[in-house]
Amino acid sequence: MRLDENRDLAGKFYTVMYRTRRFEEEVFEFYKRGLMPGLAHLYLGQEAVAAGACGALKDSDYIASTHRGHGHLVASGADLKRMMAEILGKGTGYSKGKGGSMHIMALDKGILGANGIVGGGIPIAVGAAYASRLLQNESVTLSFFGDSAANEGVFHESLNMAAAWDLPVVFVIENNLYGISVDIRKVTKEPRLSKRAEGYGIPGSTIDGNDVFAVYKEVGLAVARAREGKGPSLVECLTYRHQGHHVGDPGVYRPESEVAEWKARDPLDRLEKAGLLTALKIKTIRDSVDEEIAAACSFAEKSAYADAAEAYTDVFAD
Ligand SMILES: Cc1ncc(C[n+]2csc(CCOP(=O)(O)OP(=O)(O)O)c2C)c(N)n1
Ligand SMILES: [Mg+2]
Repeated sequence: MRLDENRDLAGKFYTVMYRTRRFEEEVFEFYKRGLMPGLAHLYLGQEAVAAGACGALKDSDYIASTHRGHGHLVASGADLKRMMAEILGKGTGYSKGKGGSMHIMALDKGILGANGIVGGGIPIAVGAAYASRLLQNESVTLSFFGDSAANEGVFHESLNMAAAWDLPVVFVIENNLYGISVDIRKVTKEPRLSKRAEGYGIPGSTIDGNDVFAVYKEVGLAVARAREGKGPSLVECLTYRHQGHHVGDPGVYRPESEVAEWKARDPLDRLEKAGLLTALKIKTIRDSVDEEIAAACSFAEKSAYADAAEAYTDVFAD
């Protein structure tokens, strides 16, 4: 890749990662001010995974997200105003405030939804990929999930079916080493989760998930493979969340030295130091994103809650 192409991409990736970071920081602020109902699982620290992986997709592709899903939406270009309004439970949100942080979705961007059920997005992604096969369209589905979700039975069933039928889906594990307070290394004998791919006869790889270019490249190869009809792949991205499991969790179970070590590998800092962006370019991006985020926050805060008469619309439950 030529240097100017790299610079171009670096600018795009930095914009997406900084937008995600600022978005999440403001969600945290809303929580602390008592303006956000429930909890949110912040994506701070993991920005390079969503930016690189979603950067490898086309507009016609799909994404099945997780409980830690804001970054996937931001990286897919979802409307920040509608996202923030959804998180505050407002009527102007993507789901009129009925989904909130953990069920946020943006169908206009191919986001099939976040999911409060750990591992719940994996079979949804396989279903979407099967639909693409039946419809004979060229869409690929990206399935994001965490290290702990990879220990759910549904992970194995889904990978088996997707592999057997060569479905156009890419499984992306965001291995941030923890499932709530449980260290994945204490509940898994083989720490290299991508090795599981071999058992299903599909390619598996482990990459530095805090290097946005590495994620873009590896997921890009897997997406191209899926689009060519060659079936699924498993990409394990090593990353780390800066905060606790959710906004109310101080995360004290993690050794301070480990947190410091990972913060030193911050994906935004690393891109800033890669020498591809000038200080002026970084400032210009930051200024413009700061304005977007301020507008999204003000829109969300000023928006009204949905009318009570709306309570039973768009709700599917028996
Ligand atoms: C089926 C199911 N089991 C347990 C939970 C409780 N739970 C919520 S998040 C979580 C940990 C998920 O860890 P991981 O998959 O690594 O994702 P991360 O939070 O690290 O992004 C658990 C156990 C749940 N929501 N759903
Ligand atoms: Mg995890």
